[in-house]
Amino acid sequence: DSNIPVTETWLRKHRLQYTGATRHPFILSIRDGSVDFSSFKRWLGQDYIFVRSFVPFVASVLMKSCKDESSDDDDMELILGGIASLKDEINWFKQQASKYHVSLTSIIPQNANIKYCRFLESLTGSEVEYAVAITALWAIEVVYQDSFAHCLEEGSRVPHELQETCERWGNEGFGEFCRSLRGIVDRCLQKASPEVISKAEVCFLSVVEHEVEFWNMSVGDV
Ligand code: HMH
Repeated sequence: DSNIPVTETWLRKHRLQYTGATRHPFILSIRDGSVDFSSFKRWLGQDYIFVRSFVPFVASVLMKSCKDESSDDDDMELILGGIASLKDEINWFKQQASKYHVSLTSIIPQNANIKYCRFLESLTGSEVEYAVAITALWAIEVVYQDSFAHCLEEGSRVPHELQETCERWGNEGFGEFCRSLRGIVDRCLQKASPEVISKAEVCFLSVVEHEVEFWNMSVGDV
């Protein structure tokens, strides 16, 4: 049915994979308060490295949005806003690292992280369609949004030290940002060829898989 947005069909079809990424044992342990702080610190250091590689990726999506004729000013401004928040996010990681005595200069990127960053880099080339790249951006953001928003729901027992982390990605403003990205993906794919739609779907699934591996790495379950 062409009235159902593409992202909706993916979320239905790949429900198990998506839930594996957004309800991972690491996230559930934050939610129920049983989280192991050494896992949290490992995640913090690795995610700092990830976010630094995420910046050039988002910049490449911004470039594609400026060049793509199906894109408009609103797309560009939304992505630009995303880049601006990454500046704040990098500072937040530095603050948290100093609070938890994690030395950001001596972090060794783990395999799952290296692979994820390589995947991001592979999407920066000009041969990768805007629709595919914006799909990746949405998927990357929505997994964090959905995961951490789950930690803020009724009945959760997040340790107070991690409340701020959950709010960083679980807050309503970030939720709205993700909904706007999703709207762009659905609009782009409505007009896309079957090949591009299928490339975007593969890309969505790859992101979900990389996110699961990233959480596994954080738990120390490599
Ligand atoms: C691994 N995925 C990972 N790190 C993040 N910070 C986000 C998604 C959201 O920006």
